[in-house]
Amino acid sequence: MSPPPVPEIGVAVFILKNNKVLFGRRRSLSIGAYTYALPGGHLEFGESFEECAAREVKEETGLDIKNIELLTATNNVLSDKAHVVIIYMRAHLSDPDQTPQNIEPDKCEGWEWYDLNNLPEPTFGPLRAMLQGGFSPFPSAF
Ligand code: 8DG
Ligand code: MG
Ligand code: MG
Repeated sequence: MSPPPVPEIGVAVFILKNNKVLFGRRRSLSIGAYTYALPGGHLEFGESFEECAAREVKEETGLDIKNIELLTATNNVLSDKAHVVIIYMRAHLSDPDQTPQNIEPDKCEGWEWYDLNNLPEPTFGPLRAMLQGGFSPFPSAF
């Protein structure tokens, strides 16, 4: 008998550049297929959220990030087979002149900077709900 399913832990990163955020359109992955989502991936055993964010961003985009901070977490029960706890982080580019590369073209169509007032469609559902619900990854002015 197969063991009972357990929730996955994903770390997703809002990389902030001026007033824009990096999104990429996912390919035929089991969760969020063909939708625009943030760079990120699964937390590995023994890893901190910050280490996971830096590793996944580097693996997927080639970018080096700094000022990596925890923003929030959401519990996404997507179907009877998909349950992901997502840890949302934010970060800035270590070198603002760096440009993203599509290092895993089997998983992503490419990376672009988007204004959150003009989200790329289709945006990954839980992410769009969060952003349209008023959540902002940008530091508040206060
Ligand atoms: P890995 O298995 O190579 O470690 O990771 P990955 O292949 O890069 O994983 P992923 O599918 O990109 O993301 C991990 C989980 O997080 C997956 O169940 C989908 C989920 N997820 C969300 N929202 C987002 C998001 O905005 N970006 C990313 N990358 N994953 C997200 O629920
Ligand atoms: Mg990855
Ligand atoms: Mg990923």
